[in-house]
Amino acid sequence: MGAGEPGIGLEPEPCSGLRVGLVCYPSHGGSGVVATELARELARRGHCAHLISYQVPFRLGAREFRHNVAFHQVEVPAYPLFQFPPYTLALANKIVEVARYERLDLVHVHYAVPHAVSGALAQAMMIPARLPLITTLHGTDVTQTGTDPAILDAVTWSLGQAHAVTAVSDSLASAAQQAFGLEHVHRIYNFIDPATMRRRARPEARARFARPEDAVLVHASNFRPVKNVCDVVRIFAAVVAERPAVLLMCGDGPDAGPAQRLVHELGLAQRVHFLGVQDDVAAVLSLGDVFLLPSASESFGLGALEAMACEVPVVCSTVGGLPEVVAEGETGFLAPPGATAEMARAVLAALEPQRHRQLAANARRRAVSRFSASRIMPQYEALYREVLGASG
Ligand code: GMT
Repeated sequence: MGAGEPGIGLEPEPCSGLRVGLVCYPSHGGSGVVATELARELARRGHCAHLISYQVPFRLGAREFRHNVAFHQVEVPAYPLFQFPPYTLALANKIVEVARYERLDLVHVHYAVPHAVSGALAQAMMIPARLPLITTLHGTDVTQTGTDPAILDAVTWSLGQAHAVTAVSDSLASAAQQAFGLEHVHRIYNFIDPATMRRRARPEARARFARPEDAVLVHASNFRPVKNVCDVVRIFAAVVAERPAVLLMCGDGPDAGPAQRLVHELGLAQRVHFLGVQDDVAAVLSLGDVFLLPSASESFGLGALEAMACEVPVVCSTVGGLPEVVAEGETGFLAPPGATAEMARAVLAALEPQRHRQLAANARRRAVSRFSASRIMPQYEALYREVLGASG
């Protein structure tokens, strides 16, 4: 079954399952990570995943290219007249090209802006062939970008063209229903692969950053303003005033500079290590004792889930989907955004040895039991088959 003309694409191995196009951002944001992990898990389950973006998603390793995971690069025309490259059009064009020649059964776009519009345009371009479309909302495409009055009508229209819309938490699903007037938004949580997202003993690596008596606090994000990265530094300053500790800052983005300036102002440069962007996030999390995520808004908090999977208790904000991921007092502690003193107290409580052992074990157990690929993937596969059945 497939859309358009007979496929001429080169498939490394016969595809026994569905042929799924996955559109995402390749950058170090959570939505691109989710789309890439979804491609990997679909391939493991006998489907053929075709990732479509302007560059190879950073979490996609070369090995997947051989096992039913292909990457298709969007080429955007340049012209002196164009102040803004026509990416939405070029992406729609690429989706149609891949749908026709790889005989896609459906397209699943991640992050509504502008992917939902490109998907809807591609769907219309394929007529009379059918190209079922699923859109997954990830966070700021609901709370910030997608609801900007400058594009709200276009995004709302495109979501109405999708055969199904999903969101990564109950909190985001209800926010999306309200923001876009959608009748139904499926909630399908983000997930981890427990086999790769797990704590690895790395004493020699930890010794490079921390003395034996130091607690290791970790933050990982795209360092955008919504992450409140300077609050991570403030929480650390309050903790290190009470006990020996170091802070690992993993990632990069617009607020890395302000955070580094604050570290120097507070005289903490010897205790805070900015690691930049790291592809092997489990290797960094495996050094940590507590993960900090004091965001102003967070639809899910994939970093918090990855930390939990690596046996790292989480201290985070009581916002968005984080209370659905982090269980208060069981796998970490939550406090209102900005409450850095309260969060610092929570970190100190979580570091008490017996309490820490309990929180760490609970964190791994919750991550695996509720958010592992084996539990979440069947939900995506069921939705695909439901959409394919409905689209006739
Ligand atoms: O919304 C963003 O900041 C972009 C997006 C991304 O691509 O990084 O992050 C969102 O999607 C992640 C994956 O579903 C979620 O884990 C993040 O919580 C969410 N970010 C926000 O809601 C701020």
